[in-house]
Amino acid sequence: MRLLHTSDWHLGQTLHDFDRGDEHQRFLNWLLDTLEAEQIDALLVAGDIFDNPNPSADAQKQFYQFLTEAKRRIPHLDIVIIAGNHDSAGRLEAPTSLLQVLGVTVVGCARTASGDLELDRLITPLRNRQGDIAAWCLAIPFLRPGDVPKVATDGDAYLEGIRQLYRQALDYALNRRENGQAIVALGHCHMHGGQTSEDSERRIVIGGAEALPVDTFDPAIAYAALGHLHRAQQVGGQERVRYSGSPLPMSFSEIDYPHQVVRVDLDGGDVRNITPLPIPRPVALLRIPQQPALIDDVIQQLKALHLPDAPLGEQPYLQVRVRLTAPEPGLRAKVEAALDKKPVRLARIETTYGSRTDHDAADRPQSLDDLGRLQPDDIFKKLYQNKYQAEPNAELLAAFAELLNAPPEADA
Ligand SMILES: [Mn+2]
Repeated sequence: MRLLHTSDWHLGQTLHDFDRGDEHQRFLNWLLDTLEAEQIDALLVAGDIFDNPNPSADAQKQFYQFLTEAKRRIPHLDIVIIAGNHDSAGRLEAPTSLLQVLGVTVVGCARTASGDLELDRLITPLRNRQGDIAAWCLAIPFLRPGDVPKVATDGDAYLEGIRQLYRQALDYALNRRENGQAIVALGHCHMHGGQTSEDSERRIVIGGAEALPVDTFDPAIAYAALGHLHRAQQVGGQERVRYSGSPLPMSFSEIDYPHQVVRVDLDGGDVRNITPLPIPRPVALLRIPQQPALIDDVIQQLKALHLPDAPLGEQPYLQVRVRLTAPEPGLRAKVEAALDKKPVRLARIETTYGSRTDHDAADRPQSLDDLGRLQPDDIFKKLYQNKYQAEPNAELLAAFAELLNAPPEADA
């Protein structure tokens, strides 16, 4: 039995206002070819299918065309999809009755619309090409505080609730599985010790309490296919607990990532092989200069830049890094003039003052783009600090996080 693990597609994402539909399409086409070439039996997608809870028609079309085409090319392929923190659980689940006909399982919310926790919904059999059940998949979507069981604890009730839910789902699957069937988990969560990407993932919970310990995944789970962090990595030194990472770089901080999907070979109840498959990068990311430099130097380097001609959609994205010693109101115009007619897309001008990077100076955004990169909890903390000259306490931050992560459906 062979699985393919991927996550964090973020269909519909724009990179500093540039549309990435073509890049996503090229990834999905590559994925279809890969599913076929690698003779995959089950595709596991660990959340953040869409970049936002209200995806465009184009992004949705891309997703449903992919599912249809995958099933057309590989009729026996099982597909299991969970919602991430960027997805609307309800929107993802809306076409469930149609997707069931196609043999695609989608779990948006751990609880049903009436608030029940039906473990049956969270456990999906995976079949080999002979049609026999070879594994059981715990499909646990991104969990909001209201989704998890209430647990009496001295520690963090949300984290304990998440652990409890994974435990209940595992027990349920252990009861159903027969000899020689593996158990795999699909989850969208932030694991303790995970490497994050600047300007890329949206924080799930504030105050350091967001991170789950690796022992959340009991040794009875042969493989845990995770989503949320965009860098491909194993967790807690365990090969079997992994983030596949995003297929495309979601920000310039991911410029050097080995973007990949992960092939997992199961042998009976165990994992035999775990093989990362590198994803070709459809559009290059350029950083000029590598380290921030003074404006005159930067302009010289930009003028000297030679690139092969390419249609707009294939032109590299460029991040320009400038160190300023005084305000430079004409900065963008100077950079644009230096790049005049070159086949490159200016995505971002990063400014640094003296030894401070503009990350330290987030209280002083330079552009709408900078504003867009601020995380809501940063703004909340600054507002609180301005008003009360003190740090907000952990309880208040947790309440703010809960509000921020509340399902959009609850707004209505
Ligand atoms: Mn993500």
